[in-house]
Amino acid sequence: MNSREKVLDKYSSKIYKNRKEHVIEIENGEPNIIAADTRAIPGILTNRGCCYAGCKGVVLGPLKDVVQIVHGPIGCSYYTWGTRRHKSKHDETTKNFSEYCFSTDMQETDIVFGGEKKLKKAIKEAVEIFNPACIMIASTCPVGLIGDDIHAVAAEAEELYGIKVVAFSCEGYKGVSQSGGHHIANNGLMKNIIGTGDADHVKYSINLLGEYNIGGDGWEIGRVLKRIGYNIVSVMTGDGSYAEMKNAHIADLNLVQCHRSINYIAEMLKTKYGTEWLKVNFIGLEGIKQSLRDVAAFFNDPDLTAKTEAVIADEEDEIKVTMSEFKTKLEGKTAAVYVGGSRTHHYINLLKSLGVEVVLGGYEFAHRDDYEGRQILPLKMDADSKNIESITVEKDPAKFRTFHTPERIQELKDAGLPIESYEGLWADISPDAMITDDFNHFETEEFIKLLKPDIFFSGIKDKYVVQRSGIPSRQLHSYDYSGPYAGFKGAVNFARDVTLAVNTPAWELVQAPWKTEPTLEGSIGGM
Ligand code: CFM
Ligand code: HCA
Repeated sequence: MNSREKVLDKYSSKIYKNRKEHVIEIENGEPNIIAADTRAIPGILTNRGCCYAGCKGVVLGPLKDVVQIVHGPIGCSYYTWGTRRHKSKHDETTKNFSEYCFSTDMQETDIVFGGEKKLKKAIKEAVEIFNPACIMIASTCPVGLIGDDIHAVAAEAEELYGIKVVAFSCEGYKGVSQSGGHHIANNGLMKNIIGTGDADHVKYSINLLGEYNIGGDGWEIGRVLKRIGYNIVSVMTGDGSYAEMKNAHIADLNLVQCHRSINYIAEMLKTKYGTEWLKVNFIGLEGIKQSLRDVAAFFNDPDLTAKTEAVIADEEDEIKVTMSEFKTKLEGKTAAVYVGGSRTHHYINLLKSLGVEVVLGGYEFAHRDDYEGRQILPLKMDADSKNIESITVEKDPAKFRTFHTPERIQELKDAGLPIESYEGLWADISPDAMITDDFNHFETEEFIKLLKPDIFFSGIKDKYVVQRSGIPSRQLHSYDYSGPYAGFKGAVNFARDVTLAVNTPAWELVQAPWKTEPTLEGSIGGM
C-alpha cells in the first residue's frame, strides 16, 4: 500500500469516494487531474474559511482609507480585523483606519426585528467621527438569513452624506470557501470604484494585483519596481486605498501576484479598458528575476531593460553570499507546504534555491487552474504566424490539460502568444510529491507521520499540532510576526527563519505532558 492508500483506507467508503479525487500522488511528469473548489465534507476538520473571510478579510480588509463596517456579530468582525497581517501606513494625504474595528455588533433582537436601523446608525456615527471618503459594508451569515437590504442602506447613505458607500453581500455560507468572497469583492470594486478617478496617465505605469502586504511584502516589491523606474498606480489591496484604486484603469499593465483572489479584476480590466495583465511571482529569486524581465519585455524599452538587468545584478549581489550560507544548512531537507490558494506554488522556487524539496502540500480552496495552470493558446495561426485566434483553455474541459513542450511554448510566444498565461502548481512540484486539495487535519497528521518532512509551512490552525509531533513549523500566511518574505531582501529573511527553525531541534526534545500523566483533574461521576 502506498502512503496515499494508507491514509485514505481509514475512511468509510462514502468519504473515500469523495477524498480520493482530492488526494493525488504526482507521477513522473504526467499532468494530473485533481478535484478542487467543491464543497467540503460536513464534519471533517477542513482548514478552509468562509466567503465573508475571503471578501472582507482578504480583498477589502487592507484598503486603509475605507471605513469597513461589518454588519454582523462581533466575533466575525473581530476575526477579519485582528488576525491577518496586512500592514499599512498612513501618509500626508491618505487616512488610515486600519486600527479600528467597525461593527454593528448584531444581537438577538436585531435578528428578530431586523438590523437595518442599526446599520444606518453605524454609518452616521462613522461619518461624524471619521469623515471618510468611502465606506464599505460587509454582511455576515445572519444578515442574509433575515434579509436586511444592505444595498438599499448603502445607496441611501451615499445620497445623504455625499460619499462613496458600497455594500458587499458576502455572507459566510455563500459558495464553498473564501474563494467565492474574493469574486464578490472583485465585482464590487470593479463596478463601484475602479475607473471613477480622473488622474492622468503616466509612463511605465503598473498596478500590482493580488499583493496584500503581508509582513511588508508589498513594500519590498514596490521598492524594487520603483528602483527600476515603474510608476505604481495602485496596489490591490496591500497598503492600498480607495484614493489610488479609483485610478487603476489608467495603468499600462496589471501585474498579478495572487491569481486566485484577483484574476477577476485583471480580466475585467482587460475587457473594459484593454489593459494587459501578466502573472508574476515576486517570491524567490528565480520568480523575481523572471517577473522583472517579463515586465521589461512588455514595455520593450532598451533603457528599462538595461535598468532591470542592473537592478537585478545589484540586488542579487547584495544577498548572494548570505543565501548560499543558509543553503549549506538547508540542503537536502524536505518540506510540506499548505496554504490558501496560491502561496504553495509561489514558494517552491525559493525553497528549491535553498536546496529544500516540497514532498507534501496543497491548498485550502484553489481551483483546478491553480494546480494545472491555464494558458490562452492560439487555436490556429496564419502561415506568417501573425493572425492568432485564441481560446481560454479552461473553458474547454477537453482541451484543459493540453500542455505544450517548452519549445512549442517558445514558438507560440515568439509568434505573439497572448500575454495571459498562468502556470499552476504542477509546473514546479517535485515529480513524486503528495498533494491534497481542501486539506484537513486528519489527513495532514497521517501524511506527516508517513512522509516526515523536516519543516511544515501552513497557518495557525495546524501550527501547534505539527510542532507537538516534533516538526518545526513556519506560518506562510502571517510569517509568524516576521517578514517581508517577498523580493530579494525578503528571500534572506525567509532563508534565515527557515534555517533557524530546521536547525533548532526543540520540538523533538519536548515531551507533551499528557503523554506521561493524565491532564484531567478530579473524577468522573460514579467512578
Ligand atoms: Fe492569495 Fe493571499 Fe493566498 Fe488568498 Fe488567504 Fe493570504 Fe493565503 Mo491566508 S489572497 S490565495 S485568501 S496569496 S489570506 S495573502 S495567506 S489563505 S495562500
Ligand atoms: C483567512 C485568513 C488567513 C488565515 C490564516 C491562518 C490569513 O483565511 O481568513 O489560518 O493562519 O492569511 O490570515 O488565511
